[in-house]
Amino acid sequence: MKFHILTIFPRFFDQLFDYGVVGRAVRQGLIEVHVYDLRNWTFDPHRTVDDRPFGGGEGMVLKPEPIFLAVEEILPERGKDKKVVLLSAQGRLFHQDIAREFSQLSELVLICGRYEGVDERVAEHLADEEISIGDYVLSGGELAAAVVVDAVARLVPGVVGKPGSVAAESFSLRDEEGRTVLLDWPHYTRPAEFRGLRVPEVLLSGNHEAIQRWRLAAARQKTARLRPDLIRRGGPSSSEGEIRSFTLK
Ligand code: 9WO
Repeated sequence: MKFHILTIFPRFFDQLFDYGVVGRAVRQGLIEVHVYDLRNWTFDPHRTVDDRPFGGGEGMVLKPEPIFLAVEEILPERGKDKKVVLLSAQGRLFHQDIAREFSQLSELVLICGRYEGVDERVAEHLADEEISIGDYVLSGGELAAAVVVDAVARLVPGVVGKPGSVAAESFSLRDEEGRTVLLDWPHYTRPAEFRGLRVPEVLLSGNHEAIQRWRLAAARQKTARLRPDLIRRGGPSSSEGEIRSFTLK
């Protein structure tokens, strides 16, 4: 799968995809990440990418023309297996299902906004989708694009080692429709006691059934405490029997 990132700060991504799972995927040729300087599609002496907002107001807005020209050159043929996405705080909220959908694409173009915003014609007439990674204001779309590349790349077949381990690993346990129902359970490693803090005894017991039960209960408690919204969503039906049908690590 090919990722294309359009930005006025190409150096921002210099070592971002050199490490870990994504870095290995790049080196194995499973994914390609191409970064483009938006100023390559400007033709005035100052390589201008921004202009003042119609209607007045603070700050500057990214002009449509360099963005349109860049995307038309990066993706000369649009198609169902190619998508152009504008990262913006006004977009549809990014989540794992969208990552999974994007991982089926052959090419994904990510447009990073800056300054006070991007000319709305980019969102309306160039991008297939406008995506936000969360309800906070960033200084630009670059960090959001990096988040999307990371989340999508690891779902590309072959990127995460053992088949099935992407599903088992978590963020979460999911139901048959892919809805998140439980956060991952707590993890511990040695030492069994650190600064007086003991690892839950059951994890040292070697009793794998008891360990499974503990993990499920701990995941439920933690989900209820930190993400009550996931429980209210209705997927989980707190009955033991149904939860047991999920694949456990
Ligand atoms: C500023 C602002 C001020 C008051 C109320 C709402 C507001 N929204 C914004 C805003 O979205 N500013 C953008 C910040 C302007 C363009 C650069 N910025 C940005 C944020 N680019 N991309 C993001 C972003 C945020 C979250 N997920 C994906 C992209």
